[in-house]
Formats: sequence, C-alpha cells, structure tokens
Amino acid sequence: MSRAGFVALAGRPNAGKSTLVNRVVGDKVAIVSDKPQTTRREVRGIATGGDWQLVLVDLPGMQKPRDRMTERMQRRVEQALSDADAVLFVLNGEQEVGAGDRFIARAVRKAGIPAVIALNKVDRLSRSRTLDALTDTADLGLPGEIFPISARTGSGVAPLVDHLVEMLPEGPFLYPPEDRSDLAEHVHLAELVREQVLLRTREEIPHAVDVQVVDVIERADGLLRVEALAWVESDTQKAILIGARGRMVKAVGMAARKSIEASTGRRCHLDLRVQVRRGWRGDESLLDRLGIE
Ligand SMILES: Nc1nc2c(ncn2[C@@H]2O[C@H](COP(=O)(O)OP(=O)(O)O)[C@@H](O)[C@H]2O)c(=O)[nH]1
Ligand SMILES: [Mg+2]
Repeated sequence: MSRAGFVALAGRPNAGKSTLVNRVVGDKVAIVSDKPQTTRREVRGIATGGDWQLVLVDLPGMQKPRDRMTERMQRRVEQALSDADAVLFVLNGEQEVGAGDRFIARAVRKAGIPAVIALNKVDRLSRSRTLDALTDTADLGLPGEIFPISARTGSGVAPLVDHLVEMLPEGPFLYPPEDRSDLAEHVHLAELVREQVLLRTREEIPHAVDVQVVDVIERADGLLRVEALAWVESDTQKAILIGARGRMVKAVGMAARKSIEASTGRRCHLDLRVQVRRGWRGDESLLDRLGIE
C-alpha cells in the first residue's frame, strides 16, 4: 500500500520554507528571495517516490503590522493545521527563538497533529552554535523530532524526508506522480518572472510588482512563447522597473527566460512589458486573476 498526504510548513518569514520545498521537490516550485512577501500564493510542492507521495504546503509569510500580523498568522496556521496530516515547523537557525516561534509552537500543540521540527540554515552555524540552537528549539516544548538541516545545501534533508514519509497515512497518490506543484502553468511561469524582479529591485518595488502571464504558446518546433505583464502602481515605479534605456526590464527578462528554460526544459521566448495599474493591490478582480488570496 502506498502512503500519501499533506504536510504543512509553519515558520516565521525567511526561515527557509520555500527553499526547503524546492529542495524536497527537486524543482523550483516556490520562489525564494530575502525580501518579505516573497511567497504570496499558497503553493503545494509535490514529491513522489516509489510508493509514497509527500505534498508540502508552503504558506505565505506575514506582511501586516504586528496586530494584524498575529491575527493572520493565527488564521493561516490554524487553517493549514486543520487540513494537514502533519506539520513541519521550520526554524531559522541564524536567529534566536522568538515570540513568533513560541506562538506557532502553541498553535501546533493545540492542533494536536504530529509535528516535526527542522532547524534550518545550519550551514551558517558553527558546531557549538548548532548545539545551542538545538537546545533552544527543544525548549519550545513541542513533541516531535528535531532535524538540523540546510535547505540550501541539502544537508540533513534526506533523513527528514524519510521521517515525514513514515508519518503519512496509507492511501493512493493525491496527484499524478509527474507533477511537481499544483500551480497552473501560467501562474508558475509568472512566479519565475516575479522572482527575478525581486532579486533585482529594492525598497518599495518588490512589494509593488506583480506579474501576470497573459499568453503561452507552444510552437510546433518546441519553442515556448510567453507573454507577460509586470504590474506596478505608479509611473515612477514603472520607470525604475524599465530602467535607463530599458536595462532593468531587459535584465529581468533575460534571467527569467533562462529560469523558465531551466524549469520547463524548453527554449523560451519571453515578451515582458511593464504596465501601471494604480492600486492594483486593492483591486479585487485583478487580485483574483493574479491568483492572490
Ligand atoms: N544559508 C542558508 N540560507 C538559506 C537556507 N534556506 C533558505 N535560505 C535563505 O533564506 C532566505 C529566505 O528563504 P525562503 O525560502 O524564501 O524563506 P521563507 O520565507 O520561509 O519561505 C533566502 O535568501 C534563502 O536563500 C539555508 O539552509 N541556508
Ligand atoms: Mg516562502
């Protein structure tokens, strides 16, 4: 009998949840940057072995001021927990265990579902700092094993995955074995473009931009033609994203094309344009189309 189920990833922003999902899945299904608000859409990463399928639910981080943040955090965590077979709590080993971690630990305990803890970024820690961090993590009082890992290098990830698989209920696969995520193709491509915007911009730009793929054509010769729009909220932002003589948008476009080619295994032609839509973040119908909850 095969095993299959959902594991929710809990943890503070920047802990490395998206990086870990990509590492386990073996493909870039969740985009990663050091900017807050990188994960806007809930992404399910799917890893399939011979007789098991692990579905990792990568949750969006929090971006609102303290009170609202706590409120959202609570709702997100509770909802993810109620839908999941187990929870994987990812901690950033580079940071002290904080109020946010204790909050999540409490919610996990309350939900009463099996928990596993990954102490991430140990590639950045000395042996003695790792030991200290493991002690602090154990002090959170969560039942469940603690795995020191590096999502970036992959160190320690294999035993963690084995352990998670053992926790899954018996049952048939939930997705076709070849699937890597539950994102629609055009949303996945748009995320790959947005990742390149995040990597190249600063201050308010990363938050102000969203990307929509309006057309994807697979030509007979295998070339993928992708038409994408980058939405910004003001003419100033548009000028920044386009850059002097179009340098910024060209650099983003070229890197995004490479990223799409790496992910799809096809040659790609990417047509990327920047458009202003004032207050797109408050526009419900646009948010729906962009797939942001
Ligand atoms: N050194 C190191 N950096 C990591 C590791 N995992 C994630 N990061 C970095 O931490 C930042 C946040 O990662 P991300 O996966 O987006 O975190 P999330 O907000 O929890 O989804 C990115 O810059 C990652 O490259 C790790 O194991 N080691
Ligand atoms: Mg993330």
